Amino acid sequence: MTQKLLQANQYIEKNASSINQEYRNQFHLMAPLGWINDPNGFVFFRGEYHLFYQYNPYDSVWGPMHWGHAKSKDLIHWEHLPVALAPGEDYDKNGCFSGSAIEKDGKLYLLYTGHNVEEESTRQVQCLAVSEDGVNFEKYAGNPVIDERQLSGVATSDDFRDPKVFRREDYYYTVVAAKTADNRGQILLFRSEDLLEWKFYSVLLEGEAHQGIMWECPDLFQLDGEDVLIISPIQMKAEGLSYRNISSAVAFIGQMDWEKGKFHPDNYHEVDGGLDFYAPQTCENDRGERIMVAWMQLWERLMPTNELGHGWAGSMSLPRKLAVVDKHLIQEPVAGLYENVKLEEKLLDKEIENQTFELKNQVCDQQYLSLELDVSEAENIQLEYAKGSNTGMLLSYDVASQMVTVSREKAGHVITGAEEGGLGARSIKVPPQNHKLKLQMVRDTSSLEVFLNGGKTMSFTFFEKEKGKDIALTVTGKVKLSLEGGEVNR
Ligand code: DQQ
Repeated sequence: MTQKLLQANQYIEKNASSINQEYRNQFHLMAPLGWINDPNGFVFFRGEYHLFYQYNPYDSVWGPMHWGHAKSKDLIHWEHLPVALAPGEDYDKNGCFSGSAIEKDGKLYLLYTGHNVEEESTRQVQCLAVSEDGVNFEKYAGNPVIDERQLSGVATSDDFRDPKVFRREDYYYTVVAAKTADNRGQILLFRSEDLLEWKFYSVLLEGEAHQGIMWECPDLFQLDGEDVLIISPIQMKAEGLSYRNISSAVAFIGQMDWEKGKFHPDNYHEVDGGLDFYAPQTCENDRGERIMVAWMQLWERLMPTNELGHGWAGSMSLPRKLAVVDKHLIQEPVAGLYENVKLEEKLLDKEIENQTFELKNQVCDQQYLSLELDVSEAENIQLEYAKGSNTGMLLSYDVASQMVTVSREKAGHVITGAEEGGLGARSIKVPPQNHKLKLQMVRDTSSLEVFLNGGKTMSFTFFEKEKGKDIALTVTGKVKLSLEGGEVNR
């Protein structure tokens, strides 16, 4: 282990027990202490999921990026492993930025961005590290493996990062984020026979001016007969209800022309309609399922746990299983969630008409709830979750406009961000199916992820000042409600 890695691991061991646990999630992956951002190197290796993450162990704000590391069998219970990468070589001196993992000849390879702050600019290059055991990684002596040599005439190395590596037929490929001279997102494709020698292949896709000033963290895969390109654009312009966060996660669905290395999108849309979801990355498991996980946060947000001096900030989202239906990416919680909940039926076809119906003391910190609402005779539904005296997360459904709105405005610490006018709530359109609105709610201490009809999701963090224990449903018109749920095993 290098000196820098040793230092990071020793620091974690010495200090992890001193952080404040109040808002810690229990079945979402978090770092032992310090700051966490993008998921990296998500891979199914030797029968387990490995998930790495952008990590500053030394502070609860972004800083010199290391790669934290954990593994899991069910994506619910996580085992922390030693920090995998620390910055410090002449090609990654200011950070080991985001990247991905792939197995080759039984070994685990990480392809990541070496971030270097030079006198007048930054220099970002792609680097390899390899592990025999999936725990201890050694940086490749020939690093960097992709840099200005392969880039010449296409893009510059100022913004050139986040390689996502995959195998297709006889080659390895990686997509890498770059940008055009006029500040539009650009995804580049490189090809290799052995992961060591790389050649520029193509400009895969370029963004339009309204689609953000830089695209980060690309991911390219095939699913349900479609090609899917996921990107995270910085400052994508709002369009109606979509892309309202300062930066977004976007899925393009279309076809790859592998001859020319071009992606032809038929459709694109925001991946998650909540306030906290960025830089998603996917992996394929041994059942051929495509699983996605994201950083459940966004840039330029006030982080309550940092402000309060709790010694940590950030969490991964719940991993979700993906499918593509009608050119849309749809998401459901991974099987591991259901395996770890003992479902109890709480209500069956309960009629609620022009009243507020309360379920007292039904909320816990690690909770899964599934609601089915027949809305055929309803006008408006307001669901207060984790309700205390004048606090709680508010989920509402307006039947005429088919609009689901989730607000954290009354749910504890105020979270400000760079969004114009502030942003405490988001709305998405969700048509009922057979007159029914289905909601699955996944709550871990300081997060709420909502899975809706048709596979749409809304992810939020919230930091309560007072523990809300109740659920209240206020109905205008009439609904029939079935509700089941249970505590999630940690
Ligand atoms: N975070 C990393 C970059 C990436 C950005 C740095 C996205 O590699 O582009 O921590 O959140």
